[in-house]
Amino acid sequence: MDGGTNKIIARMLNQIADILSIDDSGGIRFEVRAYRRAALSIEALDEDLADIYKENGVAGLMEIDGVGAGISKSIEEYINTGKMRKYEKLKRKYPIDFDTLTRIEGLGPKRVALLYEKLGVTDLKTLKRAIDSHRIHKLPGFGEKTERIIADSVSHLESDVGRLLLGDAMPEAERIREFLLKSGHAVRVEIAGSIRRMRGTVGDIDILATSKRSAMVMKTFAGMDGVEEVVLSGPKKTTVKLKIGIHCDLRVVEEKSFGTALQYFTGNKFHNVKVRTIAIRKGLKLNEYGLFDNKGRNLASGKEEGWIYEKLGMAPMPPEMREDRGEIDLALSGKLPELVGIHDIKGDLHTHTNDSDGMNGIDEMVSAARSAGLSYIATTNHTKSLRVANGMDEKRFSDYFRRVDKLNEKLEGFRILKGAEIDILKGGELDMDREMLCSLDCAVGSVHSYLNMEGNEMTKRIIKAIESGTINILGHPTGRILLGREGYAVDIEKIADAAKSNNVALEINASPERLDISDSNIMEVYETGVRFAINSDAHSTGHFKNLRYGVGTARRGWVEKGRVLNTMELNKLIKILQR
Ligand code: DGT
Ligand code: CA
Ligand code: CA
Ligand code: ZN
Repeated sequence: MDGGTNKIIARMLNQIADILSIDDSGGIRFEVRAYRRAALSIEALDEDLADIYKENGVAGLMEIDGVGAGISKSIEEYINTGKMRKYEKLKRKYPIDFDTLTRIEGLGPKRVALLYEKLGVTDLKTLKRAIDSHRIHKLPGFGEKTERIIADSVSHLESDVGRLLLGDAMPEAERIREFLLKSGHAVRVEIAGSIRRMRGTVGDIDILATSKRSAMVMKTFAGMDGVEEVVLSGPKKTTVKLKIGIHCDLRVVEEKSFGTALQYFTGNKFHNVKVRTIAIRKGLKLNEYGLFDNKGRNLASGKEEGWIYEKLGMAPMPPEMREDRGEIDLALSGKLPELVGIHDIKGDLHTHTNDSDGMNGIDEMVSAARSAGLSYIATTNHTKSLRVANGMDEKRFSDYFRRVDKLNEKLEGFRILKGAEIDILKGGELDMDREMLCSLDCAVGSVHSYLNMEGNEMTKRIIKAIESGTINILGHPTGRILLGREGYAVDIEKIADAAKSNNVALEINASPERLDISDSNIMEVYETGVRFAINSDAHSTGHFKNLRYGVGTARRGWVEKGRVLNTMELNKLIKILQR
């Protein structure tokens, strides 16, 4: 499991790529790509780089996909000294928070560098100053519209300040949980809060434990890997600041209170208030310590969380639904839906290979998918217009599909569907020759260009692609990037209506920075009856593990199994994909 080093190094490599890409000479482009690929590969790695290096040295590092001699030397240097000279040197030239600034709409590394050189912008604060003084639009290549887009994007980003992607927080929370269990001082350890509810971004990590030696657990927790500083320490609660950038609360509770404490600290707050009101109506009092009757007896002593809901007249409530969006009334009337689960997912209908911008070959993607328990994938590389992603033209697709056919012949109990992620062009046309498009087993249509189009126009563009009758899935329908840009201002219900009538599924893209469409979008469109496809959009073998975040998002939107395309067995699916 990733102990934080991988994240830090991947971020450094990405920043090196950012800075190198400012200087656009042809020779550099190759180097930029090498750093990006290495960063992508390291982010998806299960093992900690420091462990790999400890066991097998530089040779071990070089076995990682996309990590060559130069980069592995730099990683070695960082592991041994805590510094990377190449990074330090480039950062001296551009002392800029690229990580944050390049997440702002309309800003790539080059524009960020120009803002630095002309206006001294280095971070969000100095960027805001430049916006307030209305100086940006005068820079070459900027203009009024760009300045406004930047300003909007900054205020959007600010509402997320201090939050982290679920995809970053979850593995860290799981690492901590396992560490505490292994320490032998804790009996039960569970992750609570927004992570347990699978919210796309989280403010902090909440962990709940029981122990006979509370002080020892707290000490172990405060001293573990990944802690930057101890913020607060007490016998019941310890808060630390983690190196990944957020706080983590550990609460140790008595064994007999564990069920009620887990219910309380899972939240969310508004859900809890409603549950407590129901308890009051029944003459009971619910808090984190128990469920008490009017004589002060704890009825929930030693009971699990599910028991509490049942006692109050509800079916046990999936954590993902606890957002006070009507779930309590539903539970009281016995109508909680049966949500799709990770084990229902039979295949993945949006994946990439190194034939376009992925890290791995199709054979490696197939083995990884099989290990993830899947029985089919659609291979969906980018089409020709998307040059930055090494998009493929029809000829390259034909050659590639011949290789896929050969591989399929050899496979038993697994099937590769021949597909593509076809760009939806500016006017709604699809970026592939119609004959080839119709011959695909699975066609994902996605928008990757002209993202700032006005909402009505974007809605029309997308509906035109849906009504072409040639695509099966609308990829990442709103284009949102968590902690980054908002989705396009489309009319998602209109899009869902069109999708339903044309037998097109809406994707729930499981990539942690997308989770697109969102849980609230899902709720908005659910009544149209449209189908969904929960896809990883894997760009490397490590990305299949992200499917769980897509499933979490679906569950937050109350999606039932029958609505999800890729819960189907292959034979049934193939019939539905025909067009
Ligand atoms: P986050 O951390 O912003 O992503 O969201 P949460 O939901 O994890 O919120 P957090 O960490 O402040 O608190 C964890 C849970 O503890 C929360 O979901 C419900 C419970 N909780 C915290 N403060 C209160 C409160 O004042 N009243 C009630 N009823 N519950 C609370
Ligand atoms: Ca929290
Ligand atoms: Ca908390
Ligand atoms: Zn894709």
